[in-house]
Amino acid sequence: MGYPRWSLPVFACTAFGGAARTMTPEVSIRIPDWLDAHLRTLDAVHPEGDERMRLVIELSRLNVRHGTGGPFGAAVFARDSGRLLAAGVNCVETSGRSVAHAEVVAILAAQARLGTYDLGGPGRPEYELVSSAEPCAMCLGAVCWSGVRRLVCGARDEDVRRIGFDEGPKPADWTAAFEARGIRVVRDVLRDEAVSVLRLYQAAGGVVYNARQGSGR
Ligand code: AZG
Ligand code: ZN
Repeated sequence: MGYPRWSLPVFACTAFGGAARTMTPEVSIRIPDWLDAHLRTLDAVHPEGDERMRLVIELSRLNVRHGTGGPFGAAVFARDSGRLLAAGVNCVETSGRSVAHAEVVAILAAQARLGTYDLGGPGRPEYELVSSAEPCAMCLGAVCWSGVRRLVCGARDEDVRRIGFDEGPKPADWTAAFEARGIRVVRDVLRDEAVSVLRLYQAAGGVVYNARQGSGR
């Protein structure tokens, strides 16, 4: 499967020098090379729901094995056919981008492949995001505005927090809010398998980055 790199011109302040002198650098997220190679070995279509989750959990495991980021994987599938559109893993540390969570990377890759910001646009199949863990506060927003019609989660929020990740302030009723916006939420799919990768990361002494570390808040 082709796997795009993308870059987005944005406003950014580099007024004090550094590599980029421009105020409007191109920004990009560097995705680990193994991901494209791995995706190319996979079937194009994954009709079974559990199989889709198994695929993203395997991505999370490979990310830990390769040492390329946190224990998270995600992918966008056409909901009915099971065609794999794009996938992502957490690459915050390797890319130096705080937003490079697995869900955001998968959504950006899907949108780049389709050439649109709206995966729910007219004339498209319904897409779902399958994530090895429940989205954090940031990713909830990203999912909301991506156009996906279904969110499928493996590990629970509390499983992720238990190993020390900062998942941010999330509304208690976010699943109901998603449903009200027409995004179905399915949780606890292969939860134990997903949690086993979180534990693997913890046992391996994986870095739990946290922008608030030391702030005590
Ligand atoms: C995270 N939580 C999820 N669900 N996914 C990621 O990529 C994360 N990174 N930090 N917390
Ligand atoms: Zn996130």
